[in-house]
Amino acid sequence: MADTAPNTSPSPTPTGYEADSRSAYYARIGQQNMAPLWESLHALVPKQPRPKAVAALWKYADIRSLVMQAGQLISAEEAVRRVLILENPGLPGTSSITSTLYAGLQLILPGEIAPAHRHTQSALRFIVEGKGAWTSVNGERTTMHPGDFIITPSWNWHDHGNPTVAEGGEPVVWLDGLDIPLLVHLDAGFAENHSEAMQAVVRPEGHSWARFGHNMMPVRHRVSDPTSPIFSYPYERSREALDSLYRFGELDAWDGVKLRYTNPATGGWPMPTMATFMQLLPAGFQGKTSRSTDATVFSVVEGRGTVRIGEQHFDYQPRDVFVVPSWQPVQLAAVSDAVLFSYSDRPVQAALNLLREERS
Ligand code: 1HN
Repeated sequence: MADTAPNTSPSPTPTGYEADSRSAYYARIGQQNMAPLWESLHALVPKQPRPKAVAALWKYADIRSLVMQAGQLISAEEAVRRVLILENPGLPGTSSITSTLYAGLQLILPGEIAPAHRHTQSALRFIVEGKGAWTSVNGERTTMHPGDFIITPSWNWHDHGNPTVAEGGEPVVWLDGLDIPLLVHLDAGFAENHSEAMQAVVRPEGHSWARFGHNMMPVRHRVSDPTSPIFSYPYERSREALDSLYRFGELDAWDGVKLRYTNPATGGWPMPTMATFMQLLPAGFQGKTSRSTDATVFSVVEGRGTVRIGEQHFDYQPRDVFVVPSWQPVQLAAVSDAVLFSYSDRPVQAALNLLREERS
């Protein structure tokens, strides 16, 4: 904006400033790349979080056919990753589901390969539909089943594939969760493509599970980074744990039976930027209200129920995805036995001593 106010004095006196209207003054300081804090102080330092992200639910029954249509429009090879981004309606144009997290539904058809690459963004996969596709991470393959939670840590080579129809392949859909928006804020994104579509597999499938999946680990293992040495957490095991705990009478009035996924070598989170959870809400469960500063994305595995987020109520069914923004009161209920997977930026908030939770 042009400053049209005459500037005849080389060093304006205080009287000169007073003669300016505020808006002319703002224009004048704007030319020096300055701005008045007093106009934005309240927005910059809110009394409590005021997320732009809003509560939203994607009904799988409404979007499944659109995900499958993508399979006819573009190959996995051409797309590199054939994904429909789940974008928060409050964050248009940002490819974000919360201010720090990304979510998308990825489709891989029989016989396809999503080529090997790596990036500093951490990724998680939560298998929504179909089985038998594989992902390779850092030299080891794992086969996908619905409800499995798979990690692709920062800067690890990863490629995905699916057996042909003749080999028994079927379409597989999973939820991708990445810390993309967080890395955008940090300007810390790097990426590169592998020279081969598929990285070399250097260990047999199940190797990392054998080493770290049994409450044991190799005797001379040294923890060198915060990332979990397990990269696939099978649903069967998570489900069994929730079921046993429920039978043993562990039911939290807010969360039902809720477990967090861990790095077995440290007890910490599987990856440094994203926390993951799985919870069981028995039929008839009516949760109390809680809120936390870590906005959370949920993927429904089993069962039906309702979630209240602020003033909004949503019905959920298997394979639906919903998002709870930061500090919004949330209340979960289940009509039939429900299992929910979820992820958030909790490790980041906890590390920075920013995490707040309230239960009422
Ligand atoms: C990515 O590498 C995958 O490997 C999925 O499956 C989604 C979104 C943005 C950037 C990288 C994958 C992604 C992605």
